[in-house]
Amino acid sequence: MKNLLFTLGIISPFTLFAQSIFIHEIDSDSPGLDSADFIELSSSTPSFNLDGYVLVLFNGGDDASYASYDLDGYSTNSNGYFVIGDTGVSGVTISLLSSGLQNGPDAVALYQANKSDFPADTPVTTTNLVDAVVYGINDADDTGLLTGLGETVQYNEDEQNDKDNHSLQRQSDGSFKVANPTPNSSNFVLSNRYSMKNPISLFPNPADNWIQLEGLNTVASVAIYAQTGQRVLTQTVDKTVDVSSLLPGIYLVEISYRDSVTLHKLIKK
Ligand SMILES: [Ca+2]
Ligand SMILES: [Ca+2]
Ligand SMILES: [Ca+2]
Ligand SMILES: [Ca+2]
Repeated sequence: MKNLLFTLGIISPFTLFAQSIFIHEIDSDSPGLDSADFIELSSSTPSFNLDGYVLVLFNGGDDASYASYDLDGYSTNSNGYFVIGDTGVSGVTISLLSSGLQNGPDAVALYQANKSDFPADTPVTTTNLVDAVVYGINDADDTGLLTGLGETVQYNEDEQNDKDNHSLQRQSDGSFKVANPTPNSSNFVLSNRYSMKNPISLFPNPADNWIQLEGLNTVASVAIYAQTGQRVLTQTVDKTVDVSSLLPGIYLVEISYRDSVTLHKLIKK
């Protein structure tokens, strides 16, 4: 079983990461007055230029747009993330308009197009569509959104009965699962468990000759993969990973710790 899970964790990231820019995480329902909602994009390369892209929010009520965000002039950060969300959410670059991020059944879609192509109440379309996610909170599937965006699955932010404290996070197989929100940082890998309270982080990143794993209480197994999918390094560590043998570039670091596996992007200088 361990091998199977491990294999799933290894092979699939590259199918997903093969897409240059995609919707990586959605938190549509946050505690209190929904003032910590966000959408996280992720790119397969750092500082990906977002010129020519527009993010469009669709309302399941009429299957038409209720907001759009022009991404011209922006790029993902050095870790490949870009966050559009409520002020105060970690890493927010564009603040959500007063229309916010509706709680579903609704959709978020990324197009290679202009904001002017999506005035309010533009019907869902797959023309120039790059990526789309249909989501809800225990809602029946919205077939108008799903068929209109070429999707087959509507994801439930309340899947584990904790919509306030969970977001929808893209997994290596392209699906979404729920866990504690990770705006502007790696998603949890949830193939083999539901959530982890104390996330592990890498430091420094970009790295020179070593990285430190923050958040460990005991040893962890670390495997590092090149973007080709080739495993280039494995170590069992209690804190520090020697990465001096890696060539400069982007890698995926898979950390197996207790009963969980997390996947992190690493930039080697
Ligand atoms: Ca909301
Ligand atoms: Ca939530
Ligand atoms: Ca609908
Ligand atoms: Ca994240």
